Amino acid sequence: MIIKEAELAAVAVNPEQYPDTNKKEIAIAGRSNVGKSSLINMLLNRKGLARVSGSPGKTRTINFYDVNKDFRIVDLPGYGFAKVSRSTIDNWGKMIDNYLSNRPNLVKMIQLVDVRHPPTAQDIQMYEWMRYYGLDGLVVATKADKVSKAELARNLNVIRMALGLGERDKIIPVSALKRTGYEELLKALDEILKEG
Ligand SMILES: Nc1nc2c(ncn2[C@@H]2O[C@H](COP(=O)(O)OP(=O)(O)OP(=O)(O)O)[C@@H](O)[C@H]2O)c(=O)[nH]1
Ligand SMILES: [Mg+2]
Repeated sequence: MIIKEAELAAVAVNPEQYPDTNKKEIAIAGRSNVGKSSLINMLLNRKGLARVSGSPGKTRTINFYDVNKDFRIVDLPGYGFAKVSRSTIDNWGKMIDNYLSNRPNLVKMIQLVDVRHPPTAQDIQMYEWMRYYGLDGLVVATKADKVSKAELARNLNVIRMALGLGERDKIIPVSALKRTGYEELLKALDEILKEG
């Protein structure tokens, strides 16, 4: 697959704001600040398309990106931010639950975890959620440029174990900064779209 075109299709809080269901969707989940928006920009080859920021919790909406007028990448709001109120966390849960349970064209999710750290309790919970909906099987380890080769191998194993990944599940190390892991990720998306 070659990504030729990408554009923001919708920004949503409520299901009424979702775009129509005529395109397959692949959603990206992960802790706030893990690098979801950066990954989307790398993947779609558009520097400022998804907003990246230094302040965690920036993406508070569900952002839908149309790719090649053919499928969608969906940027979910991050979890695990420390400085927000209880009601913000409840809203987050409702938003995610609404989306996951009401989206027939959602074919897969990508769980992002920071390669430097073991998955958090919330990462594990999110992945369980995906498993429940049958959308698990692809994990991306972000910020791969921040660890040595030896650490990378070791940490990928820790992540595999913590999330309970099976032999057929994929974990792809990626660096949005160095643009590594791009080809492998595209290939994984290709396979998902073919089978999904
Ligand atoms: N070194 C390095 N930094 C990265 C990488 N990816 C993202 N970052 C940095 O991590 C920070 C958070 O990145 P975002 O892409 O905004 O993270 P996010 O998951 O979208 O965050 P929220 O929208 O708050 O949920 C930014 O300062 C990025 O520049 C990477 O591959 N390598
Ligand atoms: Mg973001």
